[in-house]
Amino acid sequence: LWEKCSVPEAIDKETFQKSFIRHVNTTLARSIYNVDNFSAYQATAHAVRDRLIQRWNETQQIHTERDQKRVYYLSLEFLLGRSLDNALLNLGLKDAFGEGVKELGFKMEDILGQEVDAALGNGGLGRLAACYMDSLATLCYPAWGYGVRYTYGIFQQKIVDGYQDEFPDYWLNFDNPWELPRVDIVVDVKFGGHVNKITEGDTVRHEWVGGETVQAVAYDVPIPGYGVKNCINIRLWSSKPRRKFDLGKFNAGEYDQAVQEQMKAEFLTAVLYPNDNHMVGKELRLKQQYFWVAASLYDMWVEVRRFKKSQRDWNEFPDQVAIQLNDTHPTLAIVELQRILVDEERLGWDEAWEIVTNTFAFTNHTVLPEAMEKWPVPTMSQLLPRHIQIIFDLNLFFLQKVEKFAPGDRDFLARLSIIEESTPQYVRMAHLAIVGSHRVNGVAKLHSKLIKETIFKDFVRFYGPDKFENKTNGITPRRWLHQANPKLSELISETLGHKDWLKDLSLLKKLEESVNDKEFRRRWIAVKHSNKVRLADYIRDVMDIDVNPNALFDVQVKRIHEYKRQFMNILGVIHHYNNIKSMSPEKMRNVVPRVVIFGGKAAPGYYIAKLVIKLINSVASVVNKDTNIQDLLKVIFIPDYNVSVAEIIVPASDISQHISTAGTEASGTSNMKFVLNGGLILGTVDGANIEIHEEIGDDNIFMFGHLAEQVEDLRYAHRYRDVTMDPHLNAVIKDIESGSFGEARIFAPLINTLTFGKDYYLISDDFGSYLDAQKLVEEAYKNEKDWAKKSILCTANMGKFSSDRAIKEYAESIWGTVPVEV
Ligand code: 26V
Repeated sequence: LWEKCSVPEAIDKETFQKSFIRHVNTTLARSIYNVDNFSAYQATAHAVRDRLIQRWNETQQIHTERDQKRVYYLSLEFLLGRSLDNALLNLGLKDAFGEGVKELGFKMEDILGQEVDAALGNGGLGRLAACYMDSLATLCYPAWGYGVRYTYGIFQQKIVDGYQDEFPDYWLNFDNPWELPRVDIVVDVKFGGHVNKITEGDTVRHEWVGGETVQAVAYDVPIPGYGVKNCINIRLWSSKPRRKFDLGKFNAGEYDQAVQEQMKAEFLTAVLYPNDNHMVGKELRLKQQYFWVAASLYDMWVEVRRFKKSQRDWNEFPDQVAIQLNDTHPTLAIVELQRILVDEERLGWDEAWEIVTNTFAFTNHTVLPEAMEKWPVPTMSQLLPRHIQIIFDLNLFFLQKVEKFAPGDRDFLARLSIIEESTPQYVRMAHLAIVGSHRVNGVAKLHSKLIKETIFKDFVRFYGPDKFENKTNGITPRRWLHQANPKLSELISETLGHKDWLKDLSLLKKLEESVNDKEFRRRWIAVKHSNKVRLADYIRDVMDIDVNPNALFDVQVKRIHEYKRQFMNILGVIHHYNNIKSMSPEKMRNVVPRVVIFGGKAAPGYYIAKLVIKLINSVASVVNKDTNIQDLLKVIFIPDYNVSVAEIIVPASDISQHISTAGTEASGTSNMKFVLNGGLILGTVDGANIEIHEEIGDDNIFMFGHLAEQVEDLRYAHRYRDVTMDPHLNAVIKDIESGSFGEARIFAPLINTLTFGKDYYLISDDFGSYLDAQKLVEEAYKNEKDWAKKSILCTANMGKFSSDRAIKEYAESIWGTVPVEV
């Protein structure tokens, strides 16, 4: 009976319509006369979800049967965005379902527009995790993601009087069809308490007792592969109290205290910390980290016990399990596994440590000093008394080895130590992650080189270079071309005669052969134009501003941060504006009309970044209403930049800016998205820009600015010598200070970063070459034919930057996992 009833549902139009109507009637409890776009979205989502669950089940079954090595990707952030369109495309249902909803009186586009983003991440790091899950599913690796189910994702940004204002992102307000609550999968996680030392003969063991317990409840998010049956899982943990409320207190009339414990426990996973590339030492954040790590390891343990039953030796554990640490946020997992093996499984310390280090691998995503995670020892001792003991023991044994390696070199010892010897002491999470992993990797060639030469230099000396690798980031072409840019995807498939490129992006290379085909170029340009119209419509809808889709669209969208230099961009805009204003009407005719588009969130506590937003909006309000410049320039700050907004912006860009101070942007991944969509880039010699340049060639990219190896000297010069400022920059600053863009005093702290702040991000050093590069962009854009060729060659040469390539590299050289196809 079971087999008879569990036949997978067909994916044709009629079956879909039946399923849609059934969900309207039963899941939503509505009549078919009472279905708005949102209900239609819900019904469609549930119809898709049914099919996802079937695949999910089959995949998990196969993985259990085959018993191959698994990889667990631990990430505090998964920036998934919307799921419906992605699931329809990956499952191959879009056409049938699109027809189906049309006949029912809906437009697929309207339905898709109803979904709210799953915004459980800040920026690049979280979106990378999402792209990697897509590739793991598509390539059929037995993989799981583990994360946190935040009640509030990254805040919503509104612009009020030019300033950023933050609002809570209550994304779970309505039912979320993309998660499966597993109310039966509950893990107790403990905090606080104390450690008993128990001596049994000549062995000593430790017992962690007392403290408070919070429960972790599992919510599973199915991630379907493209063009395969495989569907993998991200398990997100949500906190809840062990007891609902204190009946004793309730009966004693202390009603507010009766629910306090409950509220405190639920608060643990309430909110995503909104900092990107900046460490904040909040105790709640550390609690989140341990909560998530402990629940995830316990969950893996269920698998491990299955492993133990099969009577294999413990030291085979790393042959069964690989755990990838997405930055240092899950580093406590290293300590937790050592604790389980030693305290609970009673393995010897060294044997346990061998297993631990062979299991973990660590990815570093930043070299910025302010982003390095470190936690005060007193805080950790209080929350995790046994873990801090283990950390000190690990450090002791580690430093003994270091001492043997470099006898008497106390500075070397102090630099390598997991503990920073300040008052109070701190635990350096990156050091712990390196010591506890068998591999450490950076995320682009330059970044991986820099970590070996700077922040992890001493570790390279101690371990030798082989422990350190590069894994250049990648993006999924399914979401970032096929889904976001359907017209270009269609043109490419038609030209190549297949869709295989979606699973092997290097096949795009063949597009090069069409670069001299005039008709192909015409269609290529037409697609770009229609994407620009789509963005112009969006800008009109949300901002009530008209922009000209024939203008050059010049885009910078990413988190607002000083190192990313949105400030330099807007200073350049002011320069350009003043330039146009000084022109005669004849000269103006030579200027390419330009729409400069910004987007991105600033961390709520990041004062300078928020001032940059204010400056951009102040410049916009002056420029956009200046009728003397004949619409040659518009400045737009698109509010609330997120994944689904990116899907509209990326395909519409002519030129995008990736202009971080050399050596500061670990990789960048939006650069890859823009180029894949035939947008050119203007960039510094930094992060993945360098490798994109290598792949697409000199003629198709605009690079400028000082090199990473010059940065130290330049900063030194700013600190100790009188540096004369670039004259163009000087003029722009004078203009701001004269009040051209509103009250000058507002912007004084921002301008001070260039003067009193010693221009740490070297804007004055790069400003001249930046303006020169912008001039080259403008000249190149005037030649439509050549620009189209560049655009095509960009897309054609982006094969390397598929997340499929990246994941294969991880699987082959770090995890040792092989695909298992359903
Ligand atoms: C994240 C967080 C999250 C909230 C609390 C405090 C905190 C502190 C540090 C970090 C690390 C963020 C590092 C990061 O996002 N790096 C970005 O990673 C991308 C994917 O590898 C890469 O493309 C970007 O260049 C890099 O900035």
